[in-house]
Amino acid sequence: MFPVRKKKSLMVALTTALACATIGTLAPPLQAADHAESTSVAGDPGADIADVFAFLDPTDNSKVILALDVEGFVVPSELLNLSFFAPEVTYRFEIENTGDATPDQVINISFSPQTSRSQPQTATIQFSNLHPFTAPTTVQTQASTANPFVVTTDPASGVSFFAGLTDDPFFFDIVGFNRFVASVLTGSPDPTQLQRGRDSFAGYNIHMIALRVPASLLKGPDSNVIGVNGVTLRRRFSVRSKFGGESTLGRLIQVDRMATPAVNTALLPFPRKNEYNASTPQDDAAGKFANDIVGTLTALGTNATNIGILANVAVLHGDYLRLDLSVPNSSLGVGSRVTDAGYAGFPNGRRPGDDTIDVLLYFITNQTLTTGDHVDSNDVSLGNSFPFFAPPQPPRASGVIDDNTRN
Ligand SMILES: [Ca+2]
Ligand SMILES: [Ca+2]
Ligand SMILES: [Ca+2]
Ligand SMILES: [Ca+2]
Repeated sequence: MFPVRKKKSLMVALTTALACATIGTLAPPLQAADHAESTSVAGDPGADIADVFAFLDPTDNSKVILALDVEGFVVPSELLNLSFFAPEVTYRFEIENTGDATPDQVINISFSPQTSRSQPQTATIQFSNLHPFTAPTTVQTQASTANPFVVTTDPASGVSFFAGLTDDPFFFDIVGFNRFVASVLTGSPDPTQLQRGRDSFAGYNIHMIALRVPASLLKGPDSNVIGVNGVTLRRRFSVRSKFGGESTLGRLIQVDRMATPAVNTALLPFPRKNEYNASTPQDDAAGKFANDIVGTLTALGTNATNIGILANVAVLHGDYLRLDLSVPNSSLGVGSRVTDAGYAGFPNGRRPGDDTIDVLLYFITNQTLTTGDHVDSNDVSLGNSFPFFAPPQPPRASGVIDDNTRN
């Protein structure tokens, strides 16, 4: 369940936020977890974070899996041409482990340029407090079976790394959700709009970066809870050459960020989405977006109790995916529901199989809608070992009619 901390200050802050909320603010349509949620990233897919995951390795709870993916909706027929990581982008995990909104360490990942469709890129993985190490990406193939995932383990730190194309693990009916939200906003909530049950992400691949990290490297001195924030950054200036290519210079500027799924896509009004992506968890905790989030939830009919629960996740201590390292985890979350006894998943971190949309719908509807969007799991099976995601979906054989897409 949602961790509830500092309940008194929470309610004071939310009472203030509620008082300031713009009643009647229209909820923006939800596009995805965080796929192309603002104009600044929709035109920059290489830096557009779609989802962030943080969970205890179900086979060894002393390890934490951190993952972020970018550039969604890669079609299997194009997986060779589209399968590389932008060498100008810095991919970053911010780790918060003292309970405030300020990150305490960062993990930076960057990639060498792609020089061939058949050769891997080289990733450089830099923890704040460790020596960097390098690792190859997994090269793609248009064969009927995907290449095996290449996992590299740094012997000095015990950190394992994977980067390459996987099936997009996010599952969600965009259309059904938005039609349901529209019915709520007209004053006649119609849950039957959620019975369409078509996974808008089925059949598509995505660029995944995943780490398997000893929990001891992430844990703070006084708390078992870590916060995880995914960030992408580019240099401030980009200079294009008339001979092709570009060079970059200047300091790093944040392009996208993502922690709790659907905060920016679902709860921020359109004019502030770019600003949200450029802001920080410290900005969140200072209340920069509190009125927008509370206003959207109020328009959706969410009551103060459940606004409090959701704001505790994304506002009071900044938008981080918070994972309690002391809560045992034995699964990837497939088929589990937030109402199950002993539920250990999102918003306690996020496992690939957690039905995040159903969890959000549950709280947005004041814990009354328990059937979600009728898309209950990914379209293909997740992996049994690190990185735990499914292989990229291959081009289909002649005669195969169903390519899994459900548009
Ligand atoms: Ca994004
Ligand atoms: Ca901190
Ligand atoms: Ca999928
Ligand atoms: Ca669902």
